[in-house]
Amino acid sequence: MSDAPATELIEGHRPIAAPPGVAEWDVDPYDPEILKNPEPFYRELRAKGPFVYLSRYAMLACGRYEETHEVFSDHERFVSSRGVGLQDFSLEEPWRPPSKLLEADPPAHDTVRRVIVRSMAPNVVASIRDMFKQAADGLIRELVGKRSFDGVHDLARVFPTTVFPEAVGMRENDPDRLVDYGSMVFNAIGPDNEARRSAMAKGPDVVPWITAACERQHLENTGIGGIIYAAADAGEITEHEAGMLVRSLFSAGVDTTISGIASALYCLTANPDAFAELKASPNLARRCFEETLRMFAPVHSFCRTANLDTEVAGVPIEEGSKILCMLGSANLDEEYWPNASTFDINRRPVGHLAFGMGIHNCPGQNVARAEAEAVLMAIAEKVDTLAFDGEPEWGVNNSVRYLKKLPLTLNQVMHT
Ligand code: OVM
Repeated sequence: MSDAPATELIEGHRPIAAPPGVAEWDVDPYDPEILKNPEPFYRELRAKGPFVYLSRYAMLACGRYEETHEVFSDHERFVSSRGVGLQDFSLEEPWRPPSKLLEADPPAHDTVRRVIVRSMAPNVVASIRDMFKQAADGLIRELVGKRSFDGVHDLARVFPTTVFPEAVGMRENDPDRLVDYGSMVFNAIGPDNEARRSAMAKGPDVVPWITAACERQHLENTGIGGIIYAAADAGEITEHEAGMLVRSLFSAGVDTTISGIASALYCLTANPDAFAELKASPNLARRCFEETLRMFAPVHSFCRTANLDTEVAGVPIEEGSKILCMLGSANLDEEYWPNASTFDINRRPVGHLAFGMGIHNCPGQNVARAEAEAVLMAIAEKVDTLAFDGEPEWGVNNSVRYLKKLPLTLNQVMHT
């Protein structure tokens, strides 16, 4: 802890001064207009240097690939246990008991991490692929009959909120509450603004529901949840930790996959050549999703907290500094990605930061990919043309980039 004189906290963290040589910027990255259309902000952020000082939050932000990668993958200097939002958990109590994964450091993190990784290992993903594909085929068959639909409401939201709870083994699913809980989790990362307050208003209904839904008696003993509780049976983790890991599945696995699937539909509709290529080779679905993640990282930003005085790219960073890492911006950095703003399904964007980097990287990424692949392959097989049927609308969330409306029409010439 610093022995500097006590200062008022700003959004729950100790304010720092601008380090020498770092541009001060009075922009609000959480301005709804920026959250809905962040590319101009990202461009300016990268142009200002490896870091900027956000004067209204008295903290740092980064959006170039190199430094964002460095901060995000160095869990020793840039810790997660002090929270991955603006609030410093060493100074203020968070809104919920901290995640044993997202908001933890080694060594405690590593024990539970092993279990969640096992619960979504390649053999587990392989065992749920058929269920995903059948669900996707059924949904797309229905939409082909409707012709005109909302890609978010009728597809991107329906799919993960039904197939993922089933894969986990949830007994009493409630898709709306899952989405509301995700909205709390991801808006809580930001400042105490309108987005955070309106998401938090659902807490009294949603928090007791999700807490109960994660308990052993509300889960099947097969599936992803069953594997986690088997680790509790084996004495590897406690019963309480098992419940907290199931909570992590539902925290991290719903809003993110809804966002990714909707953005992939958007990309395919906006790029008819890419859709034609996908139709010719449906196994391009995976690359298509990966490129979507690069362009529209579902988690646009997370913070880290400097746990000591250090330096990145020659910039001195003092202990306690919050650093807002703009993952969405790093994935669009022209210095790293040739033609960064072009959607190219043949790119193979290895190293994108949409699933994070380092010891906290997304343990559910292969489940997310399997979901998206099932949906995109079903579309490639059963749909001939996709077109916008009105303006897509982007939503406002303090850490998730997402479409809230995507009016589409589709055509099917051939019968499948
Ligand atoms: C968790 C959690 C919550 C939100 C996101 C996330 C992207 C993890 O509760 O562990 O990872």
